[in-house]
Amino acid sequence: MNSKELIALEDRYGAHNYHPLDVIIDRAEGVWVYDIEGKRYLDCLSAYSAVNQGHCHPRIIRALKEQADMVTLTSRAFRNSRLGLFEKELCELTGYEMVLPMNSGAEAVETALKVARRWGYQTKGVPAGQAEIIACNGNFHGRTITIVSFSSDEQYRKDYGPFTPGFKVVEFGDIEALGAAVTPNTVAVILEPIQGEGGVVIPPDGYLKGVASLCREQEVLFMVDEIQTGLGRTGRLFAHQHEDVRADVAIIGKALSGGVYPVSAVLSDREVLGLFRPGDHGSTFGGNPLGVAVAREALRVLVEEDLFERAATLGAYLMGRLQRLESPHIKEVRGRGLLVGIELFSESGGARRFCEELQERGILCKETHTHIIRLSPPLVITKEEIDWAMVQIASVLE
Ligand code: IF1
Repeated sequence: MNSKELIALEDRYGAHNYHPLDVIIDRAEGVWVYDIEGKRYLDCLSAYSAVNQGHCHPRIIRALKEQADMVTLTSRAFRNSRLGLFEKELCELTGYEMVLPMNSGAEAVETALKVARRWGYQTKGVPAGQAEIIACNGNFHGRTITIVSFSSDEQYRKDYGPFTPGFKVVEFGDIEALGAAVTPNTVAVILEPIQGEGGVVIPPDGYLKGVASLCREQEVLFMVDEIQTGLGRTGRLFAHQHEDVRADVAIIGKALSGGVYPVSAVLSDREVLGLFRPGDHGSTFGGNPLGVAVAREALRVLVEEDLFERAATLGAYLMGRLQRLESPHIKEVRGRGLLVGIELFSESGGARRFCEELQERGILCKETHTHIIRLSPPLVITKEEIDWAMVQIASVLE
């Protein structure tokens, strides 16, 4: 079947909850993806930072295949021979005492919200049914009804009510606004250390430190959504570590499996995750042997290929090159590590047409918020590949 026919099938049989670029990817390797006609593209989206290790990383694929021949799913009614090893290795890498594995990012966020409320009632002593959680304007944490209950984007909420109560939204980056929103019933603050969908928004220096100490003083859990920013993307294991703070709860997903299989997790200490007792929470697929075998290898690849360091060095190089572009369209280039946003002037007619031109020239990326081009290539990208990408980007933007 050709592209047109395949697109027609999706149009006819699939729900239209997306508006993708019309490139039909058929296979991929490292930073490159190939469409069904064999045309090659540099992937500058990495499935929203899920393929930090590069597409079809041979080591991760080998782990997948080996585990697929052994056992794929046991459910948590029984134990499996891989789960404990995954949990130990993930805790050792991240410095948390406990992990709760789930599948999608949204499920891990939901898990964190549940455990925060439970901690509020059982440990902090918040009166039953009164727990409050504070989130930030411009957040993106997923698409369940509870999560969109505190989204500030109308499109994500429209006609999905009634919503889950118990959330407040404050301005991202404004520590005073956060302080003013905290009450004795506040159990947690949840935020992205850098807002991805919000447009690669980096909070002012000192903000995360301020949030961490405010949370400590007020006996509130500091929860970071590192689903997009974590696992090396910004040049550190976690993006919040750029401010030398430690969150009470860290939520990860996406690159935890190198984009090979949906694996997410909530990380925290015994004091928090220890509050879940048998039957309190769960998932059929969470912690399944196939997922955790893949995740263990994905984590090893991150460490052994020095991908945190690569993201830091190559990210600085890419940002420097982008900042030197002489473009009538660019308002600002910002980012950390290999998570970069190019904000265009509103007169430039939106980012989508530039993404389509880049597609023509063999680069795949995706606009966010109509006027921001997000660049987040796999962390295995080379300097030479960045140089090649810069030629294409310059010709489109200059
Ligand atoms: C889609 C956005 C990115 C996330 C953070 C939780 C989740 C995500 C910080 C939920 C997911 C994805 C979802 C995907 C597009 C993508 C996205 F544009 F929608 F906002 F990356 F910026 N926390 N982000 O970024 O994780 O349940 O999807 O596994 O099409 O919705 P999930």
